[in-house]
Amino acid sequence: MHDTELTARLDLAAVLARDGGHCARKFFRSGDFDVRLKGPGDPVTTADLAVDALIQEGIRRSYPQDGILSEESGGGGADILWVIDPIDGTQNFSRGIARFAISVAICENGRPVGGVVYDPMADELFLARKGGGAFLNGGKIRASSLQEPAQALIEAGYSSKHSWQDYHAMTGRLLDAGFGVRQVGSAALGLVEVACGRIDGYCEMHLESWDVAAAALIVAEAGGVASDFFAGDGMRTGGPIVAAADGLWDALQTTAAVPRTDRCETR
Ligand code: LIP
Repeated sequence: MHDTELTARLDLAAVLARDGGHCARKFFRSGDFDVRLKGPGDPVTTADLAVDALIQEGIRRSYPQDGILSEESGGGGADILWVIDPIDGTQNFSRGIARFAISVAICENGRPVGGVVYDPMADELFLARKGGGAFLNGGKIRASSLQEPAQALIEAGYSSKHSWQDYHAMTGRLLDAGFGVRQVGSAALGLVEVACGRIDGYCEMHLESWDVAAAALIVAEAGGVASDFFAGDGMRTGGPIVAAADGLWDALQTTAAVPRTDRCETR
C-alpha cells in the first residue's frame, strides 16, 4: 500500500473511531442497551453491534475492496484488512464502568501498519502508523523510561480464555519481582497507556487480534516493545501478549513467563 493510500485509510479510521465512540457514549450514558453472554465473563451488548455496524458501513462505503475482521461479525482473509474491536472493555461498559475504547487497525499482509484507539469518555484518540511514530490527540507520545520493576506499574489482563491458576501464578511472580500489578478490563486502553507512559507494561495470556492490532502498533511506534503477536497465525487464532517500556521488557517478559512472547523485531 502506498503512503498516500495508508494516510487516507488512517484518516478514515480516526473519523470512524470517533463516530463509533460517540455512538458508544450515547448508549453508555442512556443505559439503553441489551446484554448477552458469548461465554463466561464475555458479554456483547447491542451497543457493540451498533458501533460495529457504523464502522463497517463507513469502511465499505470508501473501501469496498478491503477485507474486514471484527470481534462481533468475524471476517478476514484479505491483503488489506481492517481489524475492529467496536467496544474493547465490554464488561466494563455493560456494568457502567467508564473504561472502554474503540479500536480500528489497518493491516497489510497479516500485520498492522496503522491503528487508532479511541477512548470516548476521556476524548483521547491514540494513533500510529508504521514508521511514523505514535500520537495522542495529535501530540507525540513515548513509552516510559523506567528500568526498575520496583518502580513499575503493570497491567496483567485476565479472562476465562486461560486458567485462573496460571494467571494467579503469573501475578504472584510479578508481585514477587516488585512490579505493581492491576487489572482494569480493557487491553486496548492498557496497551496505549504503556505507549504514553502512564503504565510501564501489559501482559495477558490470551487476547484476540482485534484487542491488540491497533494498540500493539501504537506501543511499538511510541518506543515501547511488544511481543510478536502476529507471527504465525495470531490474526486468526489470537494468542498471548507482553508489552513494555524498552528498559523493562526483559524483566517483564522473563517474570511474566507467558509462552510464545518473543520480542517483535519488525519495526
Ligand atoms: C476484552 C479485553 C480484556 C480481556 C477480556 C476481553 P472485549 O476485550 O480488552 O483485556 O481480558 O477478556 O477480551 O471482549 O471487551 O473486546
